[in-house]
Amino acid sequence: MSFSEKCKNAILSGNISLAEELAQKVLDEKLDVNDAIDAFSLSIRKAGDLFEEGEFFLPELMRSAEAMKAAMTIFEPILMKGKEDRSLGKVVIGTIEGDIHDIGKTLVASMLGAEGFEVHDLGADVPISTFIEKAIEIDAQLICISALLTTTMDGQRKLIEQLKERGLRDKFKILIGGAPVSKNWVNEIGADGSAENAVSAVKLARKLMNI
Ligand code: B12
Repeated sequence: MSFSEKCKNAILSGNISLAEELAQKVLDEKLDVNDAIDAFSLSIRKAGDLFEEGEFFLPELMRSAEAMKAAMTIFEPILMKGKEDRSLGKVVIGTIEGDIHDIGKTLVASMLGAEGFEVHDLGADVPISTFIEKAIEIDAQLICISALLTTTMDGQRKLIEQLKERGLRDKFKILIGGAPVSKNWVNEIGADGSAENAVSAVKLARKLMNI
């Protein structure tokens, strides 16, 4: 069985210890962490598809998510390692209010941190005002807003609107992301960009900061 198939089995069966074992194997055998994250990400999305098709119910989706998080926790120190001694800029990141999905957001935060950004991760279900106050407080250059639900992505628009109302829009670059986010949505709400995964998010963050 290939590594991706093993990941899929671990995530779809919600087997936390197997997911951890596979992630640890990647580190022990010095395999490519990004490839492994891709394999796990495909697997958790498959769990989402099964949920949508009615094959999975919420408890099963939750168990799959627990297994996914357990694997990502093992990768976190590796993702954070390296370049933390320099700061490319200050970033505020979080998942917007009403939305508890945090796996993708945490990956983006870890990779931005590894790249050398100073990352302030506000967690999930974060009120719009908290994003704005934190960004002002730390004098951030970049605000990253994650939303995984079609119902919560409107929070990304509202956050930008509130910045405009307060005359603060030009003070920050704004990156948005999450599965339902499209280029059209970026244009519609006037964000500075979006990225489909953590690696592209880092590239785009660098570009926006002219690094
Ligand atoms: C895992 C999961 C859960 C877990 C979340 C656990 C956790 N701690 O995060 C649990 C089981 C708790 C859950 C709950 C729910 N979920 Co859910 N969930 C998922 C699932 C299967 C995977 C999400 C995920 O972790 N993907 C893996 C990561 C690595 O990918 P990612 O999140 O997309 O992130 C990447 C990119 O998007 C990007 N990115 C992400 N954020 C950002 C931010 C920036 C700034 C940038 C640049 C890039 C970026 O980079 C990331 C890394 O590569 C998705 C299915 C899917 N296709 O997305 C459904 C999904 C999002 N969930 C869904 C639903 C409906 C729910 C519930 C409402 C279910 C319910 N009835 O209660 C609740 C939501 C409760 C709430 N208020 O938030 C629907 C949403 C449908 C819709 N159109 O809105 C989906 C699409 C499933 C489906 N197909 O029906 N869920």
